[in-house]
Amino acid sequence: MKTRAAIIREVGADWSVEEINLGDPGPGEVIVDAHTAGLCHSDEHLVTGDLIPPDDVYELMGGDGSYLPCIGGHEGSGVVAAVGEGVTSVEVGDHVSASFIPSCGRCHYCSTGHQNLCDLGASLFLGGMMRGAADKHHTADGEALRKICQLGTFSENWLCDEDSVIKVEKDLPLDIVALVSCGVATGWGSAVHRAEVAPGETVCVVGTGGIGMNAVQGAKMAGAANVVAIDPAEFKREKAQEFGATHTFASMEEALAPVTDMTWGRLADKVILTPGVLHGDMLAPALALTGKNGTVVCTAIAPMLESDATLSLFELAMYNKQIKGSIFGSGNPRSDIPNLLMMYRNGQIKLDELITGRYSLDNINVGYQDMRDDKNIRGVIEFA
Ligand code: CXF
Ligand code: ZN
Repeated sequence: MKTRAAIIREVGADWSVEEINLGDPGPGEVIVDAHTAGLCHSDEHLVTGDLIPPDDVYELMGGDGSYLPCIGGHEGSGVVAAVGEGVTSVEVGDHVSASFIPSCGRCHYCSTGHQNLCDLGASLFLGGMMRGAADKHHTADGEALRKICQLGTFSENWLCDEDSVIKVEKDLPLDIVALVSCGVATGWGSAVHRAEVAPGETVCVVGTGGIGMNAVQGAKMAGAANVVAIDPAEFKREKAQEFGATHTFASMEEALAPVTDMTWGRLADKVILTPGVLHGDMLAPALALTGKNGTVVCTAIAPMLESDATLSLFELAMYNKQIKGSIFGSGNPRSDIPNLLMMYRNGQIKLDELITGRYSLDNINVGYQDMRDDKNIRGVIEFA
């Protein structure tokens, strides 16, 4: 079928909105009629190149040719329009959330409660079809297209594996459903699952955009006494207060003395790093904010080939601190996505307030410029 999608053709270029061709859904695959897609900062990493393997690295990863051109979008919701042979988890007409991490339910990680590490994720950065089927996405000229996280939700219709979609209840607003597919689950889980925030703790969240804002509300929900939101943008600091931040600062350096005071010198129990781009030089100030036995959670994406980090290994060991990575908030898409939506239904988590800009697919570049200008917590593309 023909559809329209936003594509990155080369690093540094704008999104190009084009007609594309989608193949038919094969065994285990589905086509979704898109309703909403979230403009997550991670897709911006395609624009900057931070998330694009150079051709030689791409080949080593098992890819063929080049990662570009690539359809963007890994946050989204819609209605199942067609299913391939053997699809069992959804049927035509079902409402679904995308899941940027697939979950097969059978691999070692899925079956031990770590769906965020599903073995199917091994090919996440290859951008082909999940189970190795031949390319099924092409430009009007017949050029093969990759898609971020094997999804590509910046498209009026998306073709993906059934393991990348989660069925949700039909009465939930689909714009809200889109949000839980990445930003909400990732941020909330970074606080609740990965940092294991406990009542009375002091938590610093560094970067309060679409992911960090949900770490703020996760920390609050988990009972943190002090939820310290750190962001250079005044708009995001103000918003963070609506989501539960008790204190706000423009930088980790600025937060250090007040956090020392508010904890009687103990410093933060947990520091969660959710900036737009993570760099190795953020670890030293994050560890400086972290108290004895404390934890730094690294959630944001660093440039794929960056491998330098600066930190005091002496202090790390002597103060019994830990640094943890996190993907998908270290949660399980098949339980976290419905649970987050249940908490939304119960009024326990703020999701409507996250959407600060709505755009058409043709205006996607305006949406991303607004994100760069710190005007958005989460911008969304509306298809319906
Ligand atoms: C990212 C993780 C790396 C691939 C794109 C999605 N997660 C959240 O935005
Ligand atoms: Zn994302």
